[in-house]
Amino acid sequence: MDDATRPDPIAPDPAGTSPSGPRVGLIMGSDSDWPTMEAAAEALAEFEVPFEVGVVSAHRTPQRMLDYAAGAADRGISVIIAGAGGAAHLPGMVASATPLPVIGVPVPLKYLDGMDSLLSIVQMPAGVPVATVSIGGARNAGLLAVRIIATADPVLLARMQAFQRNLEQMVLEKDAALRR
Ligand code: RP5
Repeated sequence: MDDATRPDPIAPDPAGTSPSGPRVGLIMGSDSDWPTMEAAAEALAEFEVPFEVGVVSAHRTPQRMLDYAAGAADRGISVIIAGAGGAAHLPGMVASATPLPVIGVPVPLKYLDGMDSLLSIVQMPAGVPVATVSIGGARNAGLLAVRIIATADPVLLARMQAFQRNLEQMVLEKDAALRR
């Protein structure tokens, strides 16, 4: 991955949308996850939700992962999106060390089509929830984070409702184009 596409380690608000601090922590186990995880960043930027992006590895930087998870709430983060591939322990381990909602994104790697990532993330023990999206479903992770924050933000809620009306309109237009 070249420097232009590589995410900075915990770079605040790469979209430049934040007048205050980031509300979503978007982390991933490796910079090689960024091509998948970028869709979450795009969704957050579309809704003007401030976020931070960084690489936090459960296996290669375990202490950094625990520090990140333990400190996120105090820094004003409301939701953590964590993506990882293969033996994808990052979302679950982060969930064990923070009271915040964690959304896990199974990143598909070269082998096993992401099934390994999915199963590593989705089968959490009782008491430690991770909201797992589909394999490669980073955009939905971003949209789910928006919805969670929108529960306490009427402006954001109205934006999400407009987004949903737009989705409906797109389907109706496709139907009209195909209908015989
Ligand atoms: C996981 O290992 C990462 O989330 C990534 O999906 C995978 C491979 O990492 P790299 O070897 O590409 O750094 O922890």
